[in-house]
Amino acid sequence: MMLKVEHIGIAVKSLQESNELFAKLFGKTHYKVESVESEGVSTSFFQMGETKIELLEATNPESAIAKFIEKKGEGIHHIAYEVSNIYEEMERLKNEGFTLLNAEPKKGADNKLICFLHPKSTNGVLIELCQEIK
Ligand code: CMX
Repeated sequence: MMLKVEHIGIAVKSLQESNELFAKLFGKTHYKVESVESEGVSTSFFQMGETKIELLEATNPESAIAKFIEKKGEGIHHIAYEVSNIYEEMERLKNEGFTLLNAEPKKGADNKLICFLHPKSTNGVLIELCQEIK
């Protein structure tokens, strides 16, 4: 079951500059910075009520974030939904005809198991499923 929008991911060129920009915008600072080597990203998180804003900077030119910025520029990169059981939700969405970008959940930032859906199967929006690792 999908529970809520867990976070919105925003691709940025400079995490440091965007941390300052968003801190001014929100009137508070990020609560963590975390690198996810396997995804080629450095991230920071701002808590906004029940939802978070994740800023993502590429750490190598092959990173999905580097390619995204090269093609589209900085901006909203993905919407992440918290799910109660990521294995069940992946199975359900696969059976509904959505294209899963990974066959098994993988470890993402902020202590989460994650899975992405291809934007071509979701009206051009990159969707992430995430479930907290307990
Ligand atoms: N949102 C919407 N559309 C996107 C997109 C995004 N974030 N990223 C790429 N696209 C579009 C491309 O522009 C392209 O569109 P057109 O065919 O109209 O030109 C289309 O998707 C497919 O592009 P592609 O060439 O097949 O694939 P890419 O190499 O651009 O990769 C994607 C796209 C989504 C498959 C890849 O970025 C991916 O696997 N993403 C999941 C992993 C990820 O994003 N990791 C970084 C975040 C990690 C984290 O949150 O911790």
